[in-house]
Amino acid sequence: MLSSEIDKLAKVSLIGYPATGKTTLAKLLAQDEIDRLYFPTHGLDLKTIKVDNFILRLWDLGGQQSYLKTYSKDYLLGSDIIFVVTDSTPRNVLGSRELINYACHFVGKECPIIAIANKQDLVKSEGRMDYKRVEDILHIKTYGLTAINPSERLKMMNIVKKELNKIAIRRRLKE
Ligand SMILES: Nc1nc2c(ncn2[C@@H]2O[C@H](COP(=O)(O)OP(=O)(O)O)[C@@H](O)[C@H]2O)c(=O)[nH]1
Ligand SMILES: [Mg+2]
Repeated sequence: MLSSEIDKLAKVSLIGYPATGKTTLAKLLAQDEIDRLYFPTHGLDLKTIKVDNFILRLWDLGGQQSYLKTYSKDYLLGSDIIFVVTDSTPRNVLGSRELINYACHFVGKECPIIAIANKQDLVKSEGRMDYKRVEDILHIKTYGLTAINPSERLKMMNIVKKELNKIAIRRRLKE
């Protein structure tokens, strides 16, 4: 592979507890059909999509504890962006703090760790928090999302593009 091609690759890792919406988010970005049935991801699911000048590799790791413990180091190494996906419920968000602390050890300062407060369509009375509240708890940049809603694709894509721009500047792809 030419070095110029390598410069255009970006590794995006999705982490989060099971059923928070990681696979749905990956499908949203890849414009795959989104079904509401839940099929737990086994092992690793890798999607490749083109965004601007970049070839994005989306790493969607099965959320099962056994996979997390065994593979997360290899999985996270070399990430250019990490998204921590939560279902926006208090228990899940609090648990995600641990994942963030863990992930920090495997990536450099230049790799942003961004939270996605997913399932914003759920009613607040069932414990769903808005993204600001999630951000206050996690202390990292947080965006609200409803990943099952295809019309949120543009929003998610813009979040990704914003980060890719920073990567492009860092890699001096821009004149
Ligand atoms: N209500 C709602 N359900 C969602 C949303 N995103 C994902 N889900 C559902 O949550 C379940 C788990 O999603 P999935 O993407 O497989 O989670 P993963 O285990 O993190 O990969 C599925 O039934 C999805 O349809 C969302 O924004 N709102
Ligand atoms: Mg999954």
